[in-house]
Amino acid sequence: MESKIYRELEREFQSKFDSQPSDFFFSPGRINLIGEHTDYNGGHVLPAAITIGTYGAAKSRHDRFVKLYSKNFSNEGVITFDINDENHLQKGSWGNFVKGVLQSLRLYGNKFDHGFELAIVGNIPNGSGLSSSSSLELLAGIVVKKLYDLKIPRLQLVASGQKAENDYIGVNTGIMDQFAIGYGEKNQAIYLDTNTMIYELVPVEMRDNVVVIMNTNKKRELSDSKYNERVRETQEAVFDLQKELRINFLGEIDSKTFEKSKHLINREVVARRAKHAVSENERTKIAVKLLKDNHMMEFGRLLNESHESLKTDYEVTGIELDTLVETAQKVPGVLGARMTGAGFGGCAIALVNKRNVAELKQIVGKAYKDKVGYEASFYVAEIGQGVHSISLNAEK
Ligand code: GAF
Repeated sequence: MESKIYRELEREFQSKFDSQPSDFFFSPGRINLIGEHTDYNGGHVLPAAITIGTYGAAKSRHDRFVKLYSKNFSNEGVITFDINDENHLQKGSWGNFVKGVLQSLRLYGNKFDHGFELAIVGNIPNGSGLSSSSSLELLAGIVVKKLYDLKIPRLQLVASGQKAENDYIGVNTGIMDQFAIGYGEKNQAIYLDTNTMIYELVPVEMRDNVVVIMNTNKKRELSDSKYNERVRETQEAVFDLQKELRINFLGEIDSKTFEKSKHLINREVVARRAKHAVSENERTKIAVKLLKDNHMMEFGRLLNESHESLKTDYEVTGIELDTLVETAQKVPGVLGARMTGAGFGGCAIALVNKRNVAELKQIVGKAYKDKVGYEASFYVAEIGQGVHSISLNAEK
């Protein structure tokens, strides 16, 4: 399967650039098991890289041009620019993610004196909440690292992706997605403390259960969504709490402290946003223990609680995600379900017994079509390796 994709990519590269790629790469998407909207609040997250993602073929050029082609955005044709040109491409162009990463790497002190060619193809549905954008950022990062033989640590590659997203694209995301894609390992989730950046790999052995990704097929663009508004609201909560608490992030306090101090928060809506960030961080810490001890029922219950909090206090779900999740939660064999990623559309996950996957798809698929009016899609998630280069001889 994979080798077929690389062969196709090689052909695409040859036809667009009239030359042979020197290197191949893969950058995954991610799911987040729990710990949602906690990463820009200095809290904990538990994401994992998945086996679908973005494939790339690349080669250095002798002149200063960068030439990009994506099979998924073939309407944009070959995008060409000078390697040191800092201007944005047209709004919405996928090439801006590559330009953003180049810009981050330049700001970290790297210098580029020649260009490159890159052809990509991806199988993450765009804008689906599985982080197709971070997948692309990390792909661009690893391509540049390899072609220019940059001696940059993995964390800097991850940070370059986040910086591109924040400063070049304009969405103030945390570091969860890029970290999951940069550090992912097969069958392991990543338990990351986004305040200290200390992380631990946690084996995902779900016994008889699998994680099913449920896609609303509702497209959304983070920069157009209320994501940045949530970032500002939680910052406002910290500002209010600082009247009495010596904190920089909501992730530094527990629910007990929050309950005692919430009167300091001026706006009711901001207090609810903060309540989610604090409680979700606590749920994530408990969830990791439960996962390690294989208490899957209790783990599933926390997924349900997480969704409820994201729906009621954080208000980032909407009818599409709520229909998927709330229907899934009632299907036999489902231990828990919740939205994953930023929300406002995109995907949800359900933890379900292998025997009940077909039933889940059937029941949730029907309820979704009836209520929302179009189809949802379902995929069984496989947890795979983070961004890496590919030795084609081994693949082909
Ligand atoms: C998006 C962001 F990119 C992440 O940083 C994270 O905040 C997530 O939404 C919500 O948990 O995926």
